[in-house]
Amino acid sequence: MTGTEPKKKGFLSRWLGTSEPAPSEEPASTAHTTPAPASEEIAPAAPPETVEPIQAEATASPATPEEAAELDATAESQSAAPDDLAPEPSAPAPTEPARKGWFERLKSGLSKTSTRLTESITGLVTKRKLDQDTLDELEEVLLAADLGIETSERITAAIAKGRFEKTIAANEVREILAEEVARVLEPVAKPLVIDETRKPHVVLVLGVNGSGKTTTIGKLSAKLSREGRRVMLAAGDTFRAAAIDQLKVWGERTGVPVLARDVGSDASGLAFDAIKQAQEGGYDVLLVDTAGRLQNKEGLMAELEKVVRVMRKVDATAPHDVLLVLDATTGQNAMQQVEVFRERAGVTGLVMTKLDGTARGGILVAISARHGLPVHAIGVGEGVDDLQSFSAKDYARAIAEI
Ligand SMILES: Nc1nc2c(ncn2[C@@H]2O[C@H](COP(=O)(O)OP(=O)(O)O)[C@@H](O)[C@H]2O)c(=O)[nH]1
Ligand SMILES: [Mg+2]
Repeated sequence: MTGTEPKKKGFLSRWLGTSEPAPSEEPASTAHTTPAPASEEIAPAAPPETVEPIQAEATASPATPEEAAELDATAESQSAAPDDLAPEPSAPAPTEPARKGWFERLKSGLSKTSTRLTESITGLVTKRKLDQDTLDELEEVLLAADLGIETSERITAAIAKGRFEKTIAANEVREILAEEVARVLEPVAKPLVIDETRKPHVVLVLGVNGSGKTTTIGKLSAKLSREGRRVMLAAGDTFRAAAIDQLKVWGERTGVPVLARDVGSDASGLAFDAIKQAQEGGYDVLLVDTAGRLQNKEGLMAELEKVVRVMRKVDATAPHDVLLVLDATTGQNAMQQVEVFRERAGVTGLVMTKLDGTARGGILVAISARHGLPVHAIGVGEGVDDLQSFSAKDYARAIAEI
């Protein structure tokens, strides 16, 4: 473990990017789709109380403090969050206490993964020659850290190269581990690029329940608004009242309007209206929340396809990004989530959350090796500023404790 780390490149500058072409998929066939939402569902304007106008943070409406409090009680159950999640409508929104540098936070977040890994490595190579047994055991250690078979084999092959039957120091093994992990992650570390010619650039956010979708949208909303973009949110998780309120709270906190409907409303109709309203209002970005769904629930996956089809009736190129939010603590199951969501909903990029304190951080490496999908950002906490752009090198160094 080294003492001081160089300061990381600014997050905002990493997030800012140039335009990139939108996916050129042809609009899905409408043959078996539900017709475009009937006109009564597509009210030209949402009920006034559901669209929070852009407002100064200090004047955020204290509409539902009790609900917000209840909501936050659930939302903060996992780790002691700083007060930036507290529902204080009259308090200035996201104030961030001085925090540890991002690398330090990533490193401590991944320490459960890295400690187990590095301790096992040290135990294995100390006072031993690098023979086949040692290599096999090393591979097992890497597999146990969720790094995946492809990467684990690559790492052991790299370790063995020129060192067979020789002694090797644990820190040498860690260096190779970091190098190989970085090699896998380098091509996928890509910022989310907002296409400025699109008004709006539509980002559909997917994932299983509790993976961190709504929180990630809140964090993204803060970042993008801070960059000077006009952002709108759509509360597409119409299954639960708490989910709708949670997004509204994020909207208030980040000074961004939220299009919401009653519980049980049709999510695709809402998405349709949201794009329309964002177009009419000249918004730059529309972030669309969705209900959490298990990848093995056929009906829910079909509903997701419908959301995409209906969106394309308003804008044939939408959604411009389909973000899959993965909870790092779910380990191997995250791999399966990627497979199914990718096939059913055309995932274009990943965000991995809860990297603050997981023993399963290796899974991001396995997923990247298998899928090569862009990793746009990682979540390292529940607060508004706890979304970090993804750096392959940092991640690799954190895992290898370098
Ligand atoms: N520790 C930690 N908690 C997170 C992170 N992202 C989200 N959460 C928490 O995970 C829980 C579920 O998040 P939520 O956004 O509601 O998930 P959703 O069901 O996918 O919308 C909430 O308690 C969040 O505060 C993260 O990066 N780190
Ligand atoms: Mg949610």
